[in-house]
Amino acid sequence: MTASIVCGMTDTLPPGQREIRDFPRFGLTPFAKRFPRELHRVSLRLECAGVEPFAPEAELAALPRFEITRDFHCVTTWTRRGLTWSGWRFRDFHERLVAPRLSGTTALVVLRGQDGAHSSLPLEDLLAEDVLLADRLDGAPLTIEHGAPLRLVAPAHYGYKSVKHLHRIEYRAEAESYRPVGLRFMAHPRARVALEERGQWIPGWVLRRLYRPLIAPTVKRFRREMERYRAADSRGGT
Ligand SMILES: Nc1nc2c(c(=O)[nH]1)N[C@H]1C(S)=C(S)[C@@H](COP(=O)(O)O)O[C@H]1N2
Ligand SMILES: [Mo]
Repeated sequence: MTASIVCGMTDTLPPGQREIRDFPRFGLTPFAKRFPRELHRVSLRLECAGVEPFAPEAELAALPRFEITRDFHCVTTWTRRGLTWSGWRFRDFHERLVAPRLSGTTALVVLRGQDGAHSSLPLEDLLAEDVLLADRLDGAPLTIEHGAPLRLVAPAHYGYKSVKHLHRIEYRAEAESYRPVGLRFMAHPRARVALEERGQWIPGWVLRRLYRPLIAPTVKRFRREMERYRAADSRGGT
């Protein structure tokens, strides 16, 4: 299944995307040298207005598991095809664990990683059937590179929405209260790949050209910091 998707050259990619063969550790450069503290145990805190913050790990683990195979699209234009993720549907998490406790409306859900990275999506987008809280990739537990111990996977949206090392989820009543990472133009509230919503105000086809030259140096930077981290780790600390 995975192999046939990777080899399926007749499948067209979304606008402005190009296939790459490997799957690099990637992100905004400030996060290249930040690593999660908790790698093996899912630790999640849920915050909603009017609800006592709670840790839903045990309840999450009891939800039905789900698997998807999807292409992964970074806003800088690389696409890695046919990744198989498994975990729990955000929709099940929401409907079974959050909705019964929730009062009032939700304008926005903020997702935060242990490295300080964060993103937001409208709740409706997170309820799509292929949005997962994933703890496995291609049949193995998530590696540090790809978001251990838990990450969001929202394949219809650019990669910056799929927060790695997820440890906090906030339901917010007002969208204005959220300040995205990076520069304002870089963060589209929805970032749908099919509509090329790469950022705000600047058209997607312009951002393609700005971003594409950043891929190679970013991949290198993230790889170098990963090697440093592993070297320090094998010496027993930093
Ligand atoms: N916590 C965290 N999540 C993150 C990032 C990050 O730097 N830190 N980078 C984002 C970006 S821009 C992309 S393209 C994907 C890359 O996922 P990967 O590193 O598994 O390839 O993760 C996204 N989620
Ligand atoms: Mo990205």
